[in-house]
Amino acid sequence: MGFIKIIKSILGIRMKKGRKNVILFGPPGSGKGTQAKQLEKKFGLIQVSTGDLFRYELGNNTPLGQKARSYMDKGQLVPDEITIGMLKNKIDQYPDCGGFIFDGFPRTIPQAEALDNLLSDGEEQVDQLISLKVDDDEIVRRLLERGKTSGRADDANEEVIRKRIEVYKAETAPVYAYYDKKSLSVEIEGIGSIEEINDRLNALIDSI
Ligand code: B4P
Repeated sequence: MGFIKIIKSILGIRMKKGRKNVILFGPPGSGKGTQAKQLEKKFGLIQVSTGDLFRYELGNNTPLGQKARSYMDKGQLVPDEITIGMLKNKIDQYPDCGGFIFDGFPRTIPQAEALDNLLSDGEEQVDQLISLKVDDDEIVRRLLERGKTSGRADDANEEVIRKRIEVYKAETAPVYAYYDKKSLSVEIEGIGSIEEINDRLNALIDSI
């Protein structure tokens, strides 16, 4: 460890590189992916969607994709060790970007701890977690609608969608409390037009 790093670690000083790191949070179908794409353009951030990364691997029938498929198709989470390794590879590709929008990650407490460790290695941190609030019936409606065209097995039937909601409540919702203890969590209404929700997000991210 270099001299400066030792001093900083003794004093507990964290130097940020001025990047914005935002977690877009919420149940499946709450609009994380939809909004992340718009925020990416507006703020020059890189969207990191673990769902999209898995679907890319799946589409190319890679060994990682084959492993992920068995979990995704049933509405379960892909195991942490697979997901965390894949996320690390992705963020390592962008050492000079303006920051990240994490969409669909972290989904468990171990993933949140891994993300914090990864960012703190680069003397960074999560700046804000923004949760989109959408009720179960609206989620089912949106995902069944998307399922008509997406070709996604996990959107195709209501039972799998309800399972995803259940997994969210049991395994993912605690991540909100984890960041709330650090005063970093905020919840906004996720029902309304895509533009309205985008305006709410823009205002929040502008203020970071
Ligand atoms: P994800 O790909 O993350 O996606 P998602 O749950 O479908 O949700 P998202 O909130 O992004 O919805 P979207 O904007 O598309 O996960 C899929 C699976 O991958 C998981 O179940 C899991 O197996 C695996 N996985 C992913 N990440 C993982 C991790 N970290 N750990 C372990 N496993 C992981 O919106 C949905 C629909 O609503 C769209 O059709 C959209 O057009 C519509 N919509 C959006 N906003 C709307 C609005 N305001 N009004 C009306 N409709 C709206």
